Amino acid sequence: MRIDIISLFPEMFDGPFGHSIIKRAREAGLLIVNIINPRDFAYDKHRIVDDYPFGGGSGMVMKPEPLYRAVESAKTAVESNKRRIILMCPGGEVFTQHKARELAAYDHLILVCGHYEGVDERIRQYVVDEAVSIGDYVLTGGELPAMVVTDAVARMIPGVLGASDAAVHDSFYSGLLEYPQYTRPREFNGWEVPEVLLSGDHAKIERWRRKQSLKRTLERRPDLLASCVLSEEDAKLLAEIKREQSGC
Ligand code: 4GY
Repeated sequence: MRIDIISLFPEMFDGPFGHSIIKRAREAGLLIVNIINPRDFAYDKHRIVDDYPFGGGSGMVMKPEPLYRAVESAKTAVESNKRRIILMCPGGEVFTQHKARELAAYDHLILVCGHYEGVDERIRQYVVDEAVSIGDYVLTGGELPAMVVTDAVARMIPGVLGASDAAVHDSFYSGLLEYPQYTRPREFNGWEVPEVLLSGDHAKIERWRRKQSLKRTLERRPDLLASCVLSEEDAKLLAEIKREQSGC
């Protein structure tokens, strides 16, 4: 998978993509991340990338030509029709794990980061395939959203998470919150690790973890519970949880 990011601030990406799992994925050639500065495609003397809005008003708008040329240059990097051009924008479709998985099926993503008051509408209309939002708030630019999308999509690429690949590919997919994790020491500050995890009884541990996931989801994100597929065993565990909560 290749991800080209169109941004006026390429240095912003050095940190997040230069560490840990994303760094390893890049080194392994599983992921190519490339940043393109639209300023390099502004051909006037001052390499201007923004201008005043037609019709008046405050702030600046990103000019279409440098953005268009930057996207066109990105397109030449991959010979594939499995490509998606995405504008990072609060007005877009809200980004979810489902969307991350969907985008991970492409060979090439081009993420366009807006700045100032936004990009010329013709870019949205004629150049990008869709707009994606990472949430209902307004940031100063599309860079952080592009990092979020890249990170979430990257970990969906087979091989990127290594040994824990499989777990992830079926886990959030249950649509439930994660069960609690513990490591050594068994006791710290008098705080104990749940006994069941030390029992060596794997079936019992699985059941306990599933119940914890269900309990957490019920308590913290009941909206998620409503839209996930539960087994008969899950229904039993949920009934157990509700019984315990009611104090019976
Ligand atoms: N939220 N999700 C977001 C954002 C910044 C003005 C257009 C978001 O995706 N992008 O807040 N982007 C704005 C800033 C220009 C982009």
